[in-house]
Amino acid sequence: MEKKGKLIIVSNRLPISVSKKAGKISFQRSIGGLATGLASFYKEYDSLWVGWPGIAYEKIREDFQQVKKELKKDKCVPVALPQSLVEQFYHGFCNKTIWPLFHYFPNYAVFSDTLWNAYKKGNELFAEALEDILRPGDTVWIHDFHLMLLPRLLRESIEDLSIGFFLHIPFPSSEIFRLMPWRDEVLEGLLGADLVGFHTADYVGHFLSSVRRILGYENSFNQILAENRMIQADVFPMGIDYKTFKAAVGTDEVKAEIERIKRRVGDSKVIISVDRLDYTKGLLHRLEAFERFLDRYPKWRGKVTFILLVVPSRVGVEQYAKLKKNLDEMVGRINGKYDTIGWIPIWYLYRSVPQSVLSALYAIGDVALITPIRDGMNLVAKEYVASKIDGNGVLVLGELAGAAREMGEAIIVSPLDRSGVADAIKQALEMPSEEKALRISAMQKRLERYDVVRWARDFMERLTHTKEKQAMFMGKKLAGRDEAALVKTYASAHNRVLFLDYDGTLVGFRDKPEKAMPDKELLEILERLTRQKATEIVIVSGRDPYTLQNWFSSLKVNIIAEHGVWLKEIDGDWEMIELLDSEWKEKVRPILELYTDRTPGSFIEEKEFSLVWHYRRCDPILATVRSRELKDALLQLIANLEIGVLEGNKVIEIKNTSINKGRAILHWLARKDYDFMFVAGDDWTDEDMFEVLPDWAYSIKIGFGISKARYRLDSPFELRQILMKLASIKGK
Ligand code: GDG
Repeated sequence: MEKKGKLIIVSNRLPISVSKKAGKISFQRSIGGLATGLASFYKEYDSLWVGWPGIAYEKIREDFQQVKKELKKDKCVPVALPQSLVEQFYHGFCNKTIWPLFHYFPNYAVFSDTLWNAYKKGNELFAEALEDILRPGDTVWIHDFHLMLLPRLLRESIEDLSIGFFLHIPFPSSEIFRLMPWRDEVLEGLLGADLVGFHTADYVGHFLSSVRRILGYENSFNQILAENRMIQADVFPMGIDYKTFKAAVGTDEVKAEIERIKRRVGDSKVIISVDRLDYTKGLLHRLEAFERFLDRYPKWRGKVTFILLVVPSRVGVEQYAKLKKNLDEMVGRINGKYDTIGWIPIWYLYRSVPQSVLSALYAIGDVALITPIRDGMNLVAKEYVASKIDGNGVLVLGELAGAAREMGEAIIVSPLDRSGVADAIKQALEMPSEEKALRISAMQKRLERYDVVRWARDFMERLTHTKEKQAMFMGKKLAGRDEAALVKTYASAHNRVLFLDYDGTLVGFRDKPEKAMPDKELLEILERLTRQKATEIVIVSGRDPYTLQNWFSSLKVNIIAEHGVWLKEIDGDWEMIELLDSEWKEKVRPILELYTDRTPGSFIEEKEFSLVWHYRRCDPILATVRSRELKDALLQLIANLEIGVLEGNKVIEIKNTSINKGRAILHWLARKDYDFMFVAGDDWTDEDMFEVLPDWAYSIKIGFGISKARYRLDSPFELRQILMKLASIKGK
């Protein structure tokens, strides 16, 4: 395959951890799924992994060059985090603010400016480390919640990067997310990426609605239209290294482990669960459900052992210490309540185990009981299914784990419903073999197809596709040589015409349409242009004639109003471009009134030949729903009338179909042979003008989105800069 630019993976932790004992540095490789998934790209790209090596900088200051050199052999680059940031950035904002909040535990979340500043600093340190490495044309894939500000920092410092971001934890509902005082910065940070990936469609939905509610950026087809870029959000449910888990079960090492465990549990059935110690994992509720199961179904007492593997984590944090204490007590209590000579209901392991033991546990578990209260994905559920090569196992899975979205053949439970989980345990233990095999093999097929390699590849392909899409959206910027050519052509032309849309083109948008009156600067630019004899200016707007005349009465400009209904030449009166009737209004108005009453903040604007429903100031979610309903209602009503329903920028306009800006400017162009034509507009109503122009004309889309215009400018400000240049040309 063709060699591309560099691929840089960035995650908080490097896949290699550095430690130092008695002055001696050692390196420990973690064999995570992510590393496997990405390994397949190493050949195609010149790749590097950037992250923290897991030890505070102060502890390895003298050895840092050596550490760097060693890690380089594995294509890893360490980010030096000082102890203060390890505390306040990693253990602080990441684990005490984002982690609880994003897992719907707002009461556990600490909101502190000091921690937030450390989070910013941590992200900046990553950005600095990357600035030394990255060059235009490179691809960066940033992982997880520790680095949500990094996409923007990189976007601002290095041009022409492809930036992907993947969130491994849930993205919460906007109602939860907005509790974070720094929500705007976090969203802006993420929107520095080109592609933002999540495990499930729910998380994508929550992200998009947060972006819309908090920053006001709209989206369609998971594409966010921010000020001047398109950002894609999408679903990539992370897979596992399926082949390795499947193969492990057959190895001698794992077989020996299986035998060892079997000797301990005897004939009893085995339920397993594997989690990091965390309040999101639902450990206490799970134990209570197991207790209820033993209460309700006494015949199972003595015949089932629950192997509860809990991996120590975040030791020293208050909530975790408390959870550990409660867990110890609960296990002790339940075991005390039921144990007999020769049978202990819960076999509790508080430690991490080697990979071979983990595989043996998966293989031996008749049931895997995985019931987190929230979990981004949960790979353990997938690993268990992959390890069930004999098909003899049942997965009981909590509905709030991301994995539940893909693993419909599991017994899906509500993790807090103790009775429901107790019954699910019974159902699992008593499930006929054929049913077990069917369910497991259906899940295995999917896991095999969409494994971690495919997941990573899918993400990377989507990132490339997004970059191509952006190029399409962007059009060609009117700058540099093109701009110089425009000015030159203008200067040498004898009959020039400039068709200028008003809102969003000559001025930015305001809350209320009447507030957007022309400012002094704009009037001056237009006035200077009108002094050039060879130039005609035509303002082409959707607004009503009265407002436009009021605003431009001091200038020698021509005006086309209401999208082409009315025309007023300099010093002339208003005249209709084509004859129209407007009786239809009486039928449409009551519907608009109904929707205005039902949608706070919306209002109706009445023009002579059209009615407009404005919803810019409404709650965006409600407005989206209502505007769709309104369109449906109108489309049914107008089926037999000569009118159309058109959607503009936060407006729905109903008007005669024979009117459009394109027809109006054709009418104007028929009067003379122009040798310079210039049209600027920002929305779909202006596309009608772009469409009717000859190829050589200058058509310019202001802002962002697919357009028929030849060129693009980012804002009314940029258009004014060009108009000023044209206005300063001497002579004709
Ligand atoms: C984040 C999200 C999301 C566990 N104990 C031992 C051990 N493990 C391995 C498992 C599994 C991994 O750790 C844990 O999987 P999770 O899915 O919980 O992943 P995390 O990285 O903790 O969390 C989570 C995930 O990212 C991926 O996007 O699914 O929702 O929170 O692979 O096998 N491995 C060994 N010994 C253990 O004792 N060797």
